[in-house]
Order: sequence, then structure tokens, then C-alpha cells
Amino acid sequence: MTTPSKSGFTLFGDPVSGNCLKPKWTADLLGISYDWVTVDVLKAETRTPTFLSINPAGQVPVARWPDGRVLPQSNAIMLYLAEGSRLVPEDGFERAEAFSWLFWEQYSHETAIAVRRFQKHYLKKSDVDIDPALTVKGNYALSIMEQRLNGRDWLAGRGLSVADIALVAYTRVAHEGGFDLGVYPSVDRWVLRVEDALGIPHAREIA
Ligand SMILES: N[C@@H](CCC(=O)N[C@@H](CS)C(=O)NCC(=O)O)C(=O)O
Repeated sequence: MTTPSKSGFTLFGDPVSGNCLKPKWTADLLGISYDWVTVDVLKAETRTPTFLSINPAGQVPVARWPDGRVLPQSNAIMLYLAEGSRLVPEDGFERAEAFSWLFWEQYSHETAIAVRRFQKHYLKKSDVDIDPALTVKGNYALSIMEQRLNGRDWLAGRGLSVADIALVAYTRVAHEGGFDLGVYPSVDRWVLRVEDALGIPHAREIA
């Protein structure tokens, strides 16, 4: 049986979504070819019948291969693309640590930092109209990352991994959600390190 190719897929995503950028950056770094199709979340393009026939959950990112395979969920797409590469630690425990950060990101980080950023930066809500619990939860998540990155360059393993890619997606734009990375110096330096490793611009320098 031949293994189906990872290349040549279509990535449906919104460029303002960190979740969508995770698989994009992974494919770019590993030289896996894909076509990007923009689906505008703010215009509710994730809710059209055509899009819902691709992902009934109505969310981007979603990847579709020419043979009909469809894969939603940013971290699942990223892991599939990265499997067997240097982005997934070879050592079993280090690999489990990377996965641990991926699960944590979805439950404890993205749910505060990405949500607050979306409400403040894109929906233009004023601070008083945003649930204060998001600030507390987001800062707590950043403090957990600060502890981990104090004295180490990467979240898991010995180099850039899927864990760094997943976590940098929204951490690098946390300021757009009203979070101050200056309070988290190890995280602040790590963001630049990961952006450089990915060959992407420093988000803090973009107006
Ligand atoms: N856990 C999912 C979250 C995906 C998600 O929340 N996508 C947002 C954009 S970041 C979306 O498509 N929202 C549109 C909607 O819910 O209609 C993942 O990591 O892929």
C-alpha cells in the first residue's frame, strides 16, 4: 500500500487567525506544497453551506487533499505535516512534552489570549466590555510559559518543535489583546527566537 502524499493540499484559512498560521508556517518550513484559500471569519464565510460541507464544525483551519481526505484542527494538521520531521522530537518523552504543550495551548492559552485579542483588536470592544477573567487567565498562561522558558530556548526537545509553533501563534500578537510581554522577558525573547526560526516577521514591529 502506498502512503498518500502530504503535499498538494488545500489549506482553508484566515490570515488573521493564529490557528490557521500554524499549519501554514509548518508547511512553509518543511517545503510541503499547498494552495491557500482565504476564508474570512469576520464575514462569516465559515458558515456558508459550501464551507460547512468541507468542515461541518464551521471553523478554519481545515486541510483538504485531492484524494478527498479532510483534516480540521490546527494542531492535528500541524502534527500530520510535521510527523517524521525535526519538528517532532524523536525521544518519546520529549515528544510527549511537545504534545502536552499542544493540549495546554488549546485549553488554557488560546481560549484566553486569542479570544481577548479577537474581541479587542477585531471586534473593537472596549476593555470594560470584555470579560476580565480573560485577562487573568491569559496572564496566568503567560506566567506558566515564563517559568518554562526561563533558562531554556524551546518549549520541548532540543530545538524548534510543533510546541513552539503552536504557542507562538497567539503569543506573538498577545499585545493586540492588551497583554504586555515586557512582563515576561523569557517569553519575549523566545517569541523573537521562534519568529526567526520560522523566517516570519517580528509581530511587534508590525503596526
Ligand atoms: N481548536 C480549533 C479552533 C479553530 C477556531 O477557533 N477557528 C476560528 C478562527 S481562529 C474560526 O474558524 N471561527 C469561525 C467560526 O467559529 O465561525 C483549531 O485549533 O483549529
